[in-house]
Amino acid sequence: MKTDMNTHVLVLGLLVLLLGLLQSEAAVVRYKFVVQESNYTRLCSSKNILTVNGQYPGPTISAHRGDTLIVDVINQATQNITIHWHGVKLPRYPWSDGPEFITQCPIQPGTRFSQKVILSDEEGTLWWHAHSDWSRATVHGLLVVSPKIGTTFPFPKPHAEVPVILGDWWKNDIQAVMEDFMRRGGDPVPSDALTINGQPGDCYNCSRPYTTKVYVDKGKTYMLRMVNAAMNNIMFFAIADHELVVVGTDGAYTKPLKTNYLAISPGQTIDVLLVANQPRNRYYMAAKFYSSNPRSLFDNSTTTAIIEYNGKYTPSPNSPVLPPLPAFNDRNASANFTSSLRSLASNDHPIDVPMTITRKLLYTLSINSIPCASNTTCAGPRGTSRFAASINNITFDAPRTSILGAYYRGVNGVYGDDFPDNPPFVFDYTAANLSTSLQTPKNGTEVKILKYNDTVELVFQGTNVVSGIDHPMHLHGYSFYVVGSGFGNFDRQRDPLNYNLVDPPLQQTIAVPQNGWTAIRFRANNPGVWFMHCHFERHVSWGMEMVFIVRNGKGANEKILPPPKDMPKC
Ligand SMILES: *[C@@H]1O[C@H](CO)[C@@H](O)[C@H](O)[C@H]1NC(C)=O
Ligand SMILES: *[C@@H]1O[C@H](CO)[C@@H](O)[C@H](O)[C@H]1NC(C)=O
Ligand SMILES: *[C@@H]1O[C@H](CO)[C@@H](O)[C@H](O)[C@H]1NC(C)=O
Ligand SMILES: *[C@@H]1O[C@H](CO)[C@@H](O)[C@H](O)[C@H]1NC(C)=O
Ligand SMILES: *[C@@H]1O[C@H](CO)[C@@H](O)[C@H](O)[C@H]1NC(C)=O
Ligand SMILES: *[C@@H]1O[C@H](CO)[C@@H](O)[C@H](O)[C@H]1NC(C)=O
Ligand SMILES: *[C@@H]1O[C@H](CO)[C@@H](O)[C@H](O)[C@H]1NC(C)=O
Ligand SMILES: *[C@@H]1O[C@H](CO)[C@@H](O)[C@H](O)[C@H]1NC(C)=O
Ligand SMILES: *[C@@H]1O[C@H](CO)[C@@H](O)[C@H](O)[C@H]1NC(C)=O
Ligand SMILES: *[C@@H]1O[C@H](CO)[C@@H](O)[C@H](O)[C@H]1NC(C)=O
Ligand SMILES: *[C@@H]1O[C@H](CO)[C@@H](O)[C@H](O)[C@H]1NC(C)=O
Ligand SMILES: [Cu+2]
Repeated sequence: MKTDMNTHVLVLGLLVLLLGLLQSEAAVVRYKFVVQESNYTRLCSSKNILTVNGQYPGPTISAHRGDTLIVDVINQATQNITIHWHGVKLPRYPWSDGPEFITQCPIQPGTRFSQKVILSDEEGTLWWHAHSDWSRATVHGLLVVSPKIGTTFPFPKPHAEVPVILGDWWKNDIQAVMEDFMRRGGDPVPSDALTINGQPGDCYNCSRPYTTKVYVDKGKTYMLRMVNAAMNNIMFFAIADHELVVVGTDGAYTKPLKTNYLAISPGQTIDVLLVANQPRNRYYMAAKFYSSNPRSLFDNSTTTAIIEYNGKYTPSPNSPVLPPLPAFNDRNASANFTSSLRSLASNDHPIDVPMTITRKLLYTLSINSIPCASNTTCAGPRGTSRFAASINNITFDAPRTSILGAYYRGVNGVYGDDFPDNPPFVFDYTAANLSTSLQTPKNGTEVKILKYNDTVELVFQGTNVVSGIDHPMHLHGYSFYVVGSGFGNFDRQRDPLNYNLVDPPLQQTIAVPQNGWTAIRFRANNPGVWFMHCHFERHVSWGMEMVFIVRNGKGANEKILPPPKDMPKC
């Protein structure tokens, strides 16, 4: 009897041990994404929108650090689609990255593509979204990467995790909004509402029954997993009477940053701790656009959700109250928050900032204008031109086939490799009243080739050509250290002296301040074809994008893996 018990205990112990071992191994997690047109009736009026699995916002994907996801994307809609895993580096496997005509041809109606999404050192909140025309307006969702089993957050485990997806909503069909914008050549029609988790909130009576509510216990800590999924603007966000503690951004931890508000770029994710330490009541969380350029049209409504304390009490009569938010044009408030982020840089979460640089790049970001087609008027500058946008004066002209496919197979004539390392023409980039002769860009499909292991310092320089505005720049395939930023023109002699090389934040999307500059560093150790673009959708449509090709290294583990069999064809 006694021996029997011991054997049982032993067997049980071994089983637990085995299970533990199995669980600490990276897992393969499978998801099915059915892309379809769905009749969405919960937002004031019903309309057909493109969704994944009928959900808006789309399904949350959950994994642990280092896992591999297999997502079967099945296109049952009537339009092309591609899906991008925003912030996932996909080491040596650009095939799943998603931007249409950069790494793949679109997934056409009635076809499917099984995407292998290889996680590596990302940990925190990321997201996924469509990367073809403007479909990402409704085709997006969270991608939550938890610590490896057996490891923990670098802060006490929160009581619960709360998704906070900021977005925007047009009453009209989003493709119609895009086509109208492309035809007129001016700014897009502003959205009709901003949203939190798909709902505008109480400022819109018809949204009230569906306003997002988060119930909290007094004394407990909650982790907000935030993303700005909006199409065209940076947002300010705050919670009435509560302090926010930022602990991560873009899938990497930060030193805890206490703040009353935050600024979040489209594409950026932020992990925030919320301590429910205020009197039991109901409080609004609220967000609205930050627009550094008063001339561009934007939706200046406020979206809300409710934090409601559990328990028996009578909410105060004026509750919920709105939090104060910075003024819509407060560029200091935006730049101040963004430049206050610091990497955690601990033993468990070390950083690795490149110290010797082999490639110094300076890229100007400009809004441009091109003449209207003959005999037509258009809605750009002076009524005689259309808006365009450029990096180093090149408006990107996307091919109708995959650049990655062409590179991998050595097909000529799809792209050129003459993307300039510096602006082709030096002028006072941020001066007022720049000559209109600077406004016309060049067209091109030029890439920048990097050698494996190049250490890159890239300075983004915002310009005041046509007009200055912030640009949230996003690089695929990499995270980068944001080592410096400032207003005005970058000074190659003076500004590097103030770089933060000790604990710069590790990001994938960074808001370059209006008429200012931002310096980033990364090591080119992920071979592939990687898109880099402004995350304002209208600026992407105007051409503010380019491509890095990072060549294979010599080692067996330094080469692009072969493509999957089911790569979509053009
Ligand atoms: C969507 O559903 C609502 C309610 O069921 C219906 O009234 C409306 O006509 C539908 N809209 C479309 C575009 O199918
Ligand atoms: C929203 O509802 C409130 C209370 O029912 C009402 O006072 C207000 O006028 C409504 N606002 C709009 C814009 O309909
Ligand atoms: C913002 O909205 C208010 C109405 O809510 C309007 O009066 C104001 O002109 C708008 N401001 C801008 C900059 O669009
Ligand atoms: C913004 O910050 C600059 C210094 O960086 C300062 O000169 C300016 O007065 C500030 N503007 C506002 C509105 O606070
Ligand atoms: C942000 O603003 C605060 C208060 O004005 C100031 O103390 C702080 O130095 C600023 N931080 C940065 C990074 O500009
Ligand atoms: C432009 O307009 C003129 C006069 O209306 C017409 O003769 C000419 O054919 C038009 N050109 C084009 C390219 O449409
Ligand atoms: C720019 O032009 C405007 C209008 O033409 C003028 O009022 C302003 O003084 C000019 N600013 C500078 C810095 O030249
Ligand atoms: C951009 O290129 C065009 C065409 O070559 C040229 O006319 C223009 O001056 C350039 N602008 C800048 C700012 O380099
Ligand atoms: C660039 O290409 C677009 C579309 O192909 C065309 O409309 C535009 O005029 C071109 N611009 C220049 C500066 O060549
Ligand atoms: C790339 O850089 C890393 C880190 O410095 C080094 O360990 C590795 O050997 C380098 N590989 C090549 C091919 O240069
Ligand atoms: C869909 O993708 C195919 C393949 O690249 C392309 O030929 C077609 O023009 C695309 N359709 C639309 C509406 O863009
Ligand atoms: Cu931009």
